[in-house]
Amino acid sequence: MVMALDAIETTCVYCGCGCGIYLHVDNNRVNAVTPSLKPPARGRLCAKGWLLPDFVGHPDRLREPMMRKGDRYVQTSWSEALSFIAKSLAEIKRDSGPDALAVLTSAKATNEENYLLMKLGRAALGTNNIDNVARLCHAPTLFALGASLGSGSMTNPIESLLHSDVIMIIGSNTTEQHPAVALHIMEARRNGAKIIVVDPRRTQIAEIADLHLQIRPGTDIALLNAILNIVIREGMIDEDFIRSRTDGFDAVRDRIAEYTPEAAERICGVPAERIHDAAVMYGSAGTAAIVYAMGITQHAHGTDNVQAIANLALATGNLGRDGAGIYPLRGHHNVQGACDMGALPDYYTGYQRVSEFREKFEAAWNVELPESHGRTAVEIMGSAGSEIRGMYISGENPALSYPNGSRIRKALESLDLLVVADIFPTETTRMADVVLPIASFAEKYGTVTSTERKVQLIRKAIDPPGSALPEWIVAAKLLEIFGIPAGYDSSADVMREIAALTPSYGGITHERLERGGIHWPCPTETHPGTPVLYRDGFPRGRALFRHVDQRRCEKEMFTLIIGRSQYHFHTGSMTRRVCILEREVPEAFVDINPEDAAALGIRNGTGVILESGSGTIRARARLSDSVNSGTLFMPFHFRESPANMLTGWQLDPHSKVPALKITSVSIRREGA
Ligand SMILES: Nc1nc2c(c(=O)[nH]1)N[C@H]1C(S)=C(S)[C@@H](COP(=O)(O)OP(=O)(O)OC[C@H]3O[C@@H](n4cnc5c(=O)[nH]c(N)nc54)[C@H](O)[C@@H]3O)O[C@H]1N2
Ligand SMILES: Nc1nc2c(c(=O)[nH]1)N[C@H]1C(S)=C(S)[C@@H](COP(=O)(O)OP(=O)(O)OC[C@H]3O[C@@H](n4cnc5c(=O)[nH]c(N)nc54)[C@H](O)[C@@H]3O)O[C@H]1N2
Ligand code: SF4
Ligand SMILES: [Mo]
Repeated sequence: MVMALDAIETTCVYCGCGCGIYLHVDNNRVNAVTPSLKPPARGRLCAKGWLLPDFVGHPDRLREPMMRKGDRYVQTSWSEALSFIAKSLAEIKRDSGPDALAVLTSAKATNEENYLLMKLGRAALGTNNIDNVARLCHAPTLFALGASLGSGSMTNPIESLLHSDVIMIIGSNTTEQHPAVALHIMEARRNGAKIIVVDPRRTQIAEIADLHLQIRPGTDIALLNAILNIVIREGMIDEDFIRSRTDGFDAVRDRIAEYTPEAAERICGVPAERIHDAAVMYGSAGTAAIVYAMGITQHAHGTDNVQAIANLALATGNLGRDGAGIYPLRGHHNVQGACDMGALPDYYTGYQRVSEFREKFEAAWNVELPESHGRTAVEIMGSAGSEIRGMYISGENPALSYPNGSRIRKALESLDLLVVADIFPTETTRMADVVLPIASFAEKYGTVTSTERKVQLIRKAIDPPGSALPEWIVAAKLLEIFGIPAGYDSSADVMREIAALTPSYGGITHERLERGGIHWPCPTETHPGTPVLYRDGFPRGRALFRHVDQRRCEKEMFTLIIGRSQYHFHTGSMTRRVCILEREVPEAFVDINPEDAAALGIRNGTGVILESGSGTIRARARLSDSVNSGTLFMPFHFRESPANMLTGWQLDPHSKVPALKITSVSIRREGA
């Protein structure tokens, strides 16, 4: 007998593309997924999306709260777990002050969950030590585009790429990491758009590009400055735009002259003629887009890299129009929302600065709020065990995802209290004093905000396993224990509070979202939302140029790039439980150029040892000419070969992003 399945419309939980999906449900199980026909999915999904049911219904899901007793975990009730957490947090606060506590919220949680966890940290615990994984990701974007344009988010919607004549993709492995965006780029290309890719690796998108500039890792500023220099010298700038809408251009023009294509070639290894070709292609386009991701941001000079991109877009007037924009591709499905909800040490919701808006939030929440300077995620970890004594971590796996894994593990072990809320056991829950089981995206209502600033609903399709709860309920219960009224009947109530306090979300309600997603800023209930930013000007009046210089690159033995594969998501807590994805890429690999491999006696499949100043790991070599001699690539999905054991503690001085993207290492054959 054929059974009709219920189809529940919701949003994919993996990447920031924010594809709409239907979960097909029978007997409280998700049996299948199909794509929405609306943008950006438009009837298509990537492999992870199609295979979502496998992790949702996985037997490893956390079902009950657990507390550490000696060296084992025992099951406990929610009321016992939450009163223990509240009592321990209050004790630390009393003995060591509120800034001995920290909350890391989750880019996998909903907006409502992020908002209440942020409120818990500030209103109940009394600290601004609040951050989220965007610190390891797009913090430089927030800082640089915030200062230059007025907002650190994607300027145009994904579909706007279909209007671009030229698309420059820098440090983004788009087909593997943002498949829905890549499909739009490919469609634009079929319609005649030209594609430029800047990446040290020959990725899939590089293979279909009109121009692939295979630069030395870490040298983007030299390249982007040389492109801007040519654009200026050869008269391809938009003088009207510069005059009427920007400040600071003259200083940039004067200082950039030294970045000749020849000088840039010596630094970044791209032949001067190809740099010239790229400059002419980008500079002469009617509408041009720049798409970038972690190859740009995760460097000690990540903020300067982003500014170099902004300088180029501003000089050519490529902002504020369909097809012309800057696309910092957000990674997690709700990392944009986590930031929008004020899960950042220096901002409340909607990027309202703590230094300016404290009184507004004190009045709304009826409580005194901290003025003190909050620490960023990696700084929080750096002071764990000394100044920081208690931490609540929601849906992150820092034991594998943060820099310098051995230092992170020591930091987590040295806390007096570690609470971790997740849907699966992870390397980080294993270090917790209390583990809280959370309802997955398929088991709760709420909203998430995709990379294109589109706020969308996630809808409950099935009941959570065991006594797992949506985290907004957990946070609300903790707020109540701390004496902060939190009588929310539903996550829609939480969104009403968010909208009332946040101008850019002012017109967003669950009821409206039932009819489809809305791009913020959306200030009122009758406002249609804002797909394209800066059509009529910049929020700070005029956009700002700022000259940035290429810092000297150290000579290294090998430059290891740490990134991702298309079949796994980060630390693998979800994708490594999906057997088809695990079959595709079951273990860590290190891509090495065949010439380097031959010189070191390494063959395809040889076990190799990688060593850096921070640690040593083992993995298997994969011979590939997608990387040039001197460059290696590996993903950080595998606990058996934890790549972040190799990364160091260096931070970008502006945004505090750790330099996760490239690390100098030595490589040798195992046993050699
Ligand atoms: N399947 C899958 N999809 C994902 C994720 C996942 O884990 N798995 N994670 C999501 C998240 S949170 C994020 S942030 C995104 C990340 O998406 P991406 O940023 O696209 O992914 P990465 O693999 O980190 O690396 C980006 C590219 O930068 C290049 N690169 C390295 N160094 C440099 C450099 O110095 N300059 C330039 N120009 N390029 C460089 C690398 O070769 C790589 O191709 O993906 C999201 N989507
Ligand atoms: N060397 C190197 N390191 C990197 C990077 C790199 O490119 N190179 N990339 C960095 C980047 S960009 C990122 S974003 C980080 C990612 O780092 P993390 O965010 O720490 O990695 P994930 O494995 O995605 O962890 C998310 C966790 O959330 C859980 N989860 C899923 N749904 C829910 C939910 O509804 N509620 C709760 N509470 N939990 C849930 C998952 O089970 C998982 O354990 O890694 C960073 N680390
Ligand atoms: S492209 Fe991203 S949002 Fe779309 S199905 Fe794949 S992982 Fe999900
Ligand atoms: Mo990310």
